[in-house]
Amino acid sequence: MLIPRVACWLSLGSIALAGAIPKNAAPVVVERQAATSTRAPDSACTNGPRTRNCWSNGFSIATDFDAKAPPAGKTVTYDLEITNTTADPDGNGPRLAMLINNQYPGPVIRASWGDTLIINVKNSLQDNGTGLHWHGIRQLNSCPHDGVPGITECPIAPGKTRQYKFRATQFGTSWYHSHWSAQYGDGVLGTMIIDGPATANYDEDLGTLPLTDWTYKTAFELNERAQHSTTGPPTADNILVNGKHINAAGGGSYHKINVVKGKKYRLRIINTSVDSVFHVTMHNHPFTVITADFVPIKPFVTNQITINIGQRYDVVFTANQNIGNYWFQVGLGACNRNAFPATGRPMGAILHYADAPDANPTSTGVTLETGCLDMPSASLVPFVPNTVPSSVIPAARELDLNNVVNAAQNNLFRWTIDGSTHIVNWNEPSLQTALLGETDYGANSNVYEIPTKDNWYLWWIQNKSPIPIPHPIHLHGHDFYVIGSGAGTWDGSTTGLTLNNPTRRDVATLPPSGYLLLAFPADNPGLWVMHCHIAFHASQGLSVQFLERKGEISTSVGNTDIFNQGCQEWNEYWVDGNHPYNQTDSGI
Ligand SMILES: *[C@@H]1O[C@H](CO)[C@@H](O)[C@H](O)[C@H]1NC(C)=O
Ligand SMILES: *[C@@H]1O[C@H](CO)[C@@H](O)[C@H](O)[C@H]1NC(C)=O
Ligand SMILES: *[C@@H]1O[C@H](CO)[C@@H](O)[C@H](O)[C@H]1NC(C)=O
Ligand SMILES: *[C@@H]1O[C@H](CO)[C@@H](O)[C@H](O)[C@H]1NC(C)=O
Ligand SMILES: [Cu+2]
Repeated sequence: MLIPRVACWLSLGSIALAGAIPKNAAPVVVERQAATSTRAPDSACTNGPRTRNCWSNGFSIATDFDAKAPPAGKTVTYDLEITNTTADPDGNGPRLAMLINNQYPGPVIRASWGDTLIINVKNSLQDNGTGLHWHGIRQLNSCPHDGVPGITECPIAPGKTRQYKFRATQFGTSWYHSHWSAQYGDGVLGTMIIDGPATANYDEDLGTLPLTDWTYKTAFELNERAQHSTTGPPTADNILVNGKHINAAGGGSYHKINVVKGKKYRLRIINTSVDSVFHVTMHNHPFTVITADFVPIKPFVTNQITINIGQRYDVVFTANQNIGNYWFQVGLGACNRNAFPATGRPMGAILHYADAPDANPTSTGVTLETGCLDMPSASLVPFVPNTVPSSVIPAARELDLNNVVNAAQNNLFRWTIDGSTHIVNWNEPSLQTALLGETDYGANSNVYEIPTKDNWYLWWIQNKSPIPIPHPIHLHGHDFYVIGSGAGTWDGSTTGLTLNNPTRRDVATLPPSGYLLLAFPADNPGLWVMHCHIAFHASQGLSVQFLERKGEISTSVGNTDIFNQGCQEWNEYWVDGNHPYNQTDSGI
């Protein structure tokens, strides 16, 4: 029986524990007075096209969402089923795919700030486990619902259903995807919207726009190849915008973004790639960027955005040009390989005005940037400010990123952190070890402890690999504060670092041969993986897991029936020495 856990979701007391963390004094807009112009209290201010900074009763864009979310929201339920089928998103012909509810991308999951989500996931694959991760969701006191096989759960066995239950304590745009091996590259992903206030006004929400790379061979096949390749991961065959694109022969079709002249729109752009950085622009329509991941930022205007895997930018634009068709043009970072011919037909989608002819835009593409680093931190300024205490600097913990190639195992390629490649054990997730109070997480578990409640920790990722490529680093269970990044080796000094209201998000790019300094407070007991979001790299062991306040995990997560049942079902399916396939990668 799947027993819903109720108590801990409604307990607001536990959500207030971040109160001890040092913060900047006053948010830009005074809380409970959402609209700067009218100074109308929130209770009299409802969210609408001209008051997007309002939300409801005491909650606004100025609310410190670490400390509170609207209480007792609604419960939103979704049923998702993963099947082994085929897909043909660009007209190149069907290939094997694993889809959610037979859709690619899967259904959009939508709820409001403060709501509780209940998502029932059925694994109808014959030959694979699965597990769905809700990217960017903080999972405050709900670690067993983070969806990482071998860390926070046993995989969902074929034929079995598992319930995920968590609260939306932040708002904005995200996605969900399988965290089982290379599976999301074969189609197991969808987008997610948590409605809430915003830092700029708009008339209509156009919803999510996922961008991805696409291959004609399956991700599992390419993942195996990548693990033994001396030349890096394979080349992608195409890109997809919201699951559609034309192919090199001209078949397939572009996704259309439909607008009406004169209106202002919000568009939620997400990079759901396996291995690609994108640059996007909308011809003649500048973007006002209002979020970075799940973090509202001070709006800034730009013609182009650069978006790494797992990152999200919500933008507002006005349909104020002549009625017509315009390119939403997508280009690749120079660090990417893609077989789609770059000349002749732009990659992307079409911005289509109502009453315009149904045709491709007549303009040609513009030259896009090709860098693979994040947009400058100076542009990505959180609306609700936070200060990272300078005491984190001398206590910085270095994580050395490198790689090894084992010639004896057919050139098996592995990324390492501090000399160890990460491999999870699906039959014995580390959460189980923690709940049992045991201390042996096994070889290659890459466990790093975060012991002290509300203390800030600084992780210094230093890229020591001879392979000079960037890595989009993603953290579960937290946002991190990007206090610094750069080329070369960090010298330990504070020069050039930002402690006062630094960029806050959940994916940041580690520069090639450079460093990334990520700080966050210990305000969420659990086991949280931090990994490179290039799917091939995660498979090749580029991750660690943080064991946060181990003594408090059991109390904070409450009832573990769902977790235990999942492990029982998985262990019956994946019997030691007797399973249809072997685990050949990290498992995540
Ligand atoms: C999907 O079906 C194919 C046969 O059509 C089979 O070879 C493959 O193992 C199946 N994959 C999974 C994950 O069930
Ligand atoms: C998952 O399914 C694919 C085929 O669809 C197969 O190649 C792979 O080995 C399977 N992995 C495991 C660990 O079962
Ligand atoms: C998505 O991120 C990947 C990897 O960081 C990058 O190579 C790709 O170009 C990005 N795609 C878009 C559309 O920004
Ligand atoms: C899995 O690995 C074991 C031990 O290395 C081997 O005996 C078995 O044949 C492998 N199974 C498959 C399906 O490859
Ligand atoms: Cu990487």
